[in-house]
Amino acid sequence: MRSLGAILSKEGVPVSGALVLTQQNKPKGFMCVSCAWMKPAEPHVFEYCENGAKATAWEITTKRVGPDFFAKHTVTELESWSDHDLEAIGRLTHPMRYDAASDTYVEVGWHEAFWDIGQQLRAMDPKKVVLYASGRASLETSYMYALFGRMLGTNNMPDSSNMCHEPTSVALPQSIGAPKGTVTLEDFDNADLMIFCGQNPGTNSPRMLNELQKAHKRGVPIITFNPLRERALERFRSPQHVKEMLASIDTPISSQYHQVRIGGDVAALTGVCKHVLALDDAAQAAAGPRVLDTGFIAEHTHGFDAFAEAVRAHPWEALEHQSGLSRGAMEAVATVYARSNAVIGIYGMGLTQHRTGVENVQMFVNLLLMRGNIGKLGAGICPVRGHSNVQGQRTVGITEKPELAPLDKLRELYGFEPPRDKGLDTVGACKQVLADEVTAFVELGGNFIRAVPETVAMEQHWRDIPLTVMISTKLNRNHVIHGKAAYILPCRGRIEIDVQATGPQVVTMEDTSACIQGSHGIREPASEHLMSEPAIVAGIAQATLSPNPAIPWTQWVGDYSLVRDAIERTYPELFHDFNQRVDEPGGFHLPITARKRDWHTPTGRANFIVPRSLNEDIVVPEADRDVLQLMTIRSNDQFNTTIYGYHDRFRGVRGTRMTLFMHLNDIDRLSLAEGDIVALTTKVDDGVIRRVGGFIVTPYDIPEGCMSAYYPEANPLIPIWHHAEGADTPAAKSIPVTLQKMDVPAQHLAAD
Ligand SMILES: Nc1nc2c(c(=O)[nH]1)N[C@H]1C(S)=C(S)[C@@H](COP(=O)(O)OP(=O)(O)OC[C@H]3O[C@@H](n4cnc5c(=O)[nH]c(N)nc54)[C@H](O)[C@@H]3O)O[C@H]1N2
Ligand SMILES: Nc1nc2c(c(=O)[nH]1)N[C@H]1C(S)=C(S)[C@@H](COP(=O)(O)OP(=O)(O)OC[C@H]3O[C@@H](n4cnc5c(=O)[nH]c(N)nc54)[C@H](O)[C@@H]3O)O[C@H]1N2
Ligand SMILES: [Mo]
Repeated sequence: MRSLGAILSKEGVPVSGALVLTQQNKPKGFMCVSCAWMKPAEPHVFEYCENGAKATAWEITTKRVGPDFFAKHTVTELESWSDHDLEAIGRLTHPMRYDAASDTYVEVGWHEAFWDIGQQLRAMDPKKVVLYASGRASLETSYMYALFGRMLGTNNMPDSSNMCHEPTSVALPQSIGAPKGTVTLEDFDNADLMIFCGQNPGTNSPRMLNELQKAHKRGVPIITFNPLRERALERFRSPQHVKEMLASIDTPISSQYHQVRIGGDVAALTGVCKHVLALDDAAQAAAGPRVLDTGFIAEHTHGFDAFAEAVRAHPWEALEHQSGLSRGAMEAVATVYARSNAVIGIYGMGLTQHRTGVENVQMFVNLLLMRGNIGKLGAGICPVRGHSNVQGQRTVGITEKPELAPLDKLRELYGFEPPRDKGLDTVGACKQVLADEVTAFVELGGNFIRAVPETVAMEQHWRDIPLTVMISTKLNRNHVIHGKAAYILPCRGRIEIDVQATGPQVVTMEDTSACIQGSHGIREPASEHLMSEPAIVAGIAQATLSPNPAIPWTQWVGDYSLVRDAIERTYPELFHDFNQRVDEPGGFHLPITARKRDWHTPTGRANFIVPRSLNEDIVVPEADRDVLQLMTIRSNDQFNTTIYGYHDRFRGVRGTRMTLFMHLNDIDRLSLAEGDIVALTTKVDDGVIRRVGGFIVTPYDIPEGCMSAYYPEANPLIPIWHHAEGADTPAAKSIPVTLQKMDVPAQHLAAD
């Protein structure tokens, strides 16, 4: 509450702003703009968390950035501003165009902006145009944006998911025939074991802690695999229970906490599976009840024998070495797993952002399949999605993969020939930017240049893009690193009332459990000059495309329920009666076939998939003890590239984001000391020097050989080719680096 009070007053939001929060995540209220965690049908009075409240305050701030501001600051000057300072100056209010003569952004009329953007886009090869989407825009906006892209003639639609849960979208269809998680809140109430791999709910999906606390009170064990000891996975005190807060009653969360080495999950999970097999062998020998769910395996799965053979073949020494865990630790997990009947596997970026991201996810599913833990009450796989509508954007067509888009349906409904070739994903788009092959880059939200790897080269080449267009709420680095012609198109946020021709509009989004809910804006917009996201997308589309009577862009903007009708016509099985169901309390769930044990895989069954090796991250050579693995993670005071402040309360960090968490033994071995300032250099052999200085050596409870720094500060260290195989998600969690001590005068250390 103290943290929340501080941010509300910093944003100039009076008590009425706090009242806004009481409508957060409520039926007929607005859906949080922060994470994608599920929202219950019967919400708490305060159905929000510290970080959701921060995100709200950040959007409803009373601070404004208008033409006067831009007149006073050249873009070159703004380049030296920090991520925090750029966003903290407030909400963008006017459409702006870059003026090279004065090196400033100057005001432009909406009509002129659309006309000019349209004229430029029309003259370009559509295969060189990229339409990026960060995961926040509604289903309505996203559907229109994807349709615009396909009518323009491109599938170049990278999204933030490409940097996030793409390994999930690739792994799960192969394993269980569905691209999404299989659990709902009901499963959380019925599970008897939860296993966490690489997800940090305390910071990134704090409302989930209520589920964990309830589970703990029911005696449900929670097992965590994480290199760091994350505070909220150890113990929790619910701010929604006043008594607990006042009496300082903590609930312990994890019953087992395994500090796996970065990238060691395949080995750790293989060890667990190996012991499950051993327990089953023992049960058979004693003629007791089987540990494996043999009925499920026989009826519903494929590939078990090959999987079991591969698992048995790995010697314990190799599993211990690669995972950094003892055999006893892996056996302890297996023992609890073997006696649990409904198990949920929960994971986040700690599994996906690796070169082995796809295999990490599949190995987690393998473990669940051994005891039939998919498609029954209280069990399932739970990828925790990031942005509040990132999952939904994919559902309604934002994807570079033509096979995932309803192309035939679009042709039938709108009478045009959609492009059939594969478009660019995030890594593909970066490579084309680096090759100077992109002529226009449009961003529907987000801060692409700051979120992607290879920052230094990307920024250099970005400046050569002929046209960049940012549809945004706040100023960020991607506005100041811009193309030759550059536009800022400021939009209303989701919390704001969106009045169109037929009155105030509702928008919808999909949460991590494939549940669709409506969101009603409740605040006056930050400026009368703002347009809504659907109106901006329609404005650009109308200025670019020749008219198509089947797509009434203007009517759609006047009444978003017509866009929902169009979504329903495009996806009748998913979105039948869409408009009637928008305000159902608790929302409505899209069908996930695997929940019903209906397996849409080539084998018609759930597949056990054997990982190719125990560890395919760039393995640090044994002899080269100077190379450490770096993971880049989030602090409690940020939402992705949005930096609210310089503290990371749960990890005890104050006043800086340049913390480098290290094991004490590594600090000693490399002749460093706490507080030393070091530079990090990426240790790969591709001829490019990637180095970031200014990190503060900080002893922490993390395995030897592993280190942690914050994203996005460390992004310049990630090579563009260092990504998940088969899914292209940058391997932001395992970057091989060396350290160099820097001599920095003490006064340079002050931050905040
Ligand atoms: N407040 C807030 N909420 C957010 C966000 C935010 O920035 N701030 N971002 C949103 C977005 S887009 C996303 S994708 C999610 C991200 O939420 P998370 O998935 O929790 O992402 P990270 O903070 O990157 O941290 C991942 C966790 O994985 C652990 N980890 C790293 N490497 C490994 C490994 O090799 N193995 C294992 N087992 N663990 C590992 C780290 O220690 C860390 O605890 O949160 C969403 N919600
Ligand atoms: N090293 C490293 N890199 C990473 C990650 C990591 O863990 N480590 N994580 C990756 C992940 S999981 C993700 S999802 C990406 C995130 O990448 P992005 O989604 O591109 O980045 P964000 O920081 O979420 O975008 C913030 C900006 O969105 C705009 N914005 C906010 N609200 C709205 C709105 O309502 N509408 C519109 N139009 N704009 C809005 C604001 O201008 C704000 O500055 O980063 C990835 N990059
Ligand atoms: Mo994400």
